[in-house]
Amino acid sequence: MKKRLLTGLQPSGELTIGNYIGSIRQVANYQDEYETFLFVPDMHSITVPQDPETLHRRVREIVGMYIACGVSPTENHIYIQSEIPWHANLSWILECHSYMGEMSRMTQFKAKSEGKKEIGCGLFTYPILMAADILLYNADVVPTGADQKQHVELARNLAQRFNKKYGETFVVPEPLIPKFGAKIRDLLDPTKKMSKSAENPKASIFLNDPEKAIRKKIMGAVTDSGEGVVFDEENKPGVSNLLTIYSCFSNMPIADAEKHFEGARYGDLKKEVAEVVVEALTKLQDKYADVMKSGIVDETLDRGRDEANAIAHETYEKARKVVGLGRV
Ligand code: ATP
Ligand code: LTN
Repeated sequence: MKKRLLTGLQPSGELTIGNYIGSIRQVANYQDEYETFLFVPDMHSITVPQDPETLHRRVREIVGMYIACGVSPTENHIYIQSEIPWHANLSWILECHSYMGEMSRMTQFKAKSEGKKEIGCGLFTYPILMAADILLYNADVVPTGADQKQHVELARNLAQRFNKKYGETFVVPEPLIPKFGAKIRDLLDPTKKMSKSAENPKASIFLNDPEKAIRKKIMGAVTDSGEGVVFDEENKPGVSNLLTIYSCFSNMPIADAEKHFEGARYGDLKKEVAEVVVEALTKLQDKYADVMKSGIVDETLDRGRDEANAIAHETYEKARKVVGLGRV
């Protein structure tokens, strides 16, 4: 039997090339090796204020984009978190087995609540909901960015704690570090990662950006002092980021890309980077438009909901019974 892989991509902003390289394309690479669970964690997104209409729209867009990027809508379980009631139910049981101390150490919570007067409780308990997302499906591996590793660690701890107290109930998940890990950085501040919720839209390339905007943003990317197109993240973070983007979109190893740009000026580098990104994203956008027109998103989500619901319900029932809730 194939091992199970599970991951979620929050509908917290328009998708960027960082999400594409770091997450969506990875899933497309893994789907043959693993039984894959891919879901939209919309319940996580409301830990911070959201516009309801935008949230509805983004949920479907993310699924459409996954399919356009080559994630098979029939071979994988693709679903929306909020359509499966067992996430919130299991989350409550797990909450009652979590400690204030361990939750207070979560760095993302500390970062997101810093300086805020009113801090939503959901922001604090979010990692427990994430543990429920993972444990409900007995996931073996969870691909994550570095920022989510601590949350997967909590899911492991909760699974172990629960199994010890009540007997084997959950599979203990492992974080999975991407095989071809590349971090795409902010175009205007390459010390930060490119992010879908960045304040300045010029800092990120969105998967749905028109050609003109893509070229403009890349030509306006911050480069470094001096000359020479070399990969040196410490001294030339801007140039290194552009080289990374080039390498990812042209499928050329960084070292070969460096050779390719030997003697080139920063302007030449930017033009070529823009070229490969425009080519890839234009194709992607055409596919995406077809997907969104086809009705496949809702078909996929209906099927995914039914499959996921059956699996999650079974796990939830086990957990519910061993802790003594309801009837045997
Ligand atoms: P937000 O701004 O809402 O925090 P984000 O764009 O930073 O969103 P996440 O939703 O935290 O992205 O991450 C979703 C997935 O995309 C994760 O697997 C993460 O590793 C990947 N990812 C996000 N940004 C990048 C990036 N700049 N480079 C590589 N991978 C990325
Ligand atoms: N917290 C994650 C999204 C997420 C997730 C999950 C990822 C929610 N539940 C379960 C993997 C497994 C994020 O913000 N990137």
